[in-house]
Amino acid sequence: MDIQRWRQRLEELPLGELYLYQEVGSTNSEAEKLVGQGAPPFSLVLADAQTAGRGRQGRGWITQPGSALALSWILYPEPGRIQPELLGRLAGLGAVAVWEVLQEIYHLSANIKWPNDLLVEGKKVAGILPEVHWDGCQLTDIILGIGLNVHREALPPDAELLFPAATLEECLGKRISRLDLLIQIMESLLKWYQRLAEPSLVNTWNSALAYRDQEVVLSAPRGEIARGKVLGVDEDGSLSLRDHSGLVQSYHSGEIQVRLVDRS
Ligand code: BT5
Repeated sequence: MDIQRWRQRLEELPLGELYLYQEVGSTNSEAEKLVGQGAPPFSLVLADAQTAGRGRQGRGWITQPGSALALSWILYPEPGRIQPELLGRLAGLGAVAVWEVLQEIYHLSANIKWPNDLLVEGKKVAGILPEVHWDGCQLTDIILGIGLNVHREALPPDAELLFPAATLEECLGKRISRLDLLIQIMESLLKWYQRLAEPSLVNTWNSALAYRDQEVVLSAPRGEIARGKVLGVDEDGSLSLRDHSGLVQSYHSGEIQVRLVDRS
């Protein structure tokens, strides 16, 4: 990654400070440190490679050098946008912003696997990790982490995966510029951030939702917690399911995994 060139392009966007690295442990962890040092709102932490990239629930995220995007966007409380009632929408903000770029600019047929995965052809190309920090009951900041597999070399070894993965290069059949893609994603994030409180965010999330009307299993680390037909995402970002007895229930993301019921 040519840090100077990337910085020049990013400086054209209304972001806070730009923190660009060749390699870090995790951009989310780095962002957390930078928040402690007073990083301004909308600052971007970006790394060419991560040695300890993080997923949810202590899982890892692999970012191979020169082939992927790994970024963390720093947000602070703002009435009408970043406020406690809207926190359930943050994974949707990241997912919808990336989804729209994949659909509209790259004409890829993508889906959002609730709460935080982007799928193309049923394989995971990106993951979102929103981390919310509190001081007692006061919301202090949010770090919105996004990892995206761009070039073929970004593909992690099968043994590291719980779910099939893919890269944009494989899905598109050609190589694209990571820097152009980054700029497009940041523009999309800035746009959808403005709409965080609006119905359009959840509507778009729903229109992109994977497994709609299909039977899924929700599981947490302690095992299966529900199974039913996917009805959609609610206003607060939770997933609504109808079980076999007709009961409709909503589930907050937390530690939940969604899996399609195998009918074969
Ligand atoms: C996620 O977690 O999907 C959220 C990933 C967020 C990564 C970004 S990169 C920038 C920022 N800084 C960080 O440290 N993290 C964020 P989860 O749903 O828990 O999925 C994790 C699982 O995805 C792993 O257990 C693997 O099975 C799989 N995985 C790991 N690396 C992958 C990759 N590059 N592509 C596809 N799947 C991957």
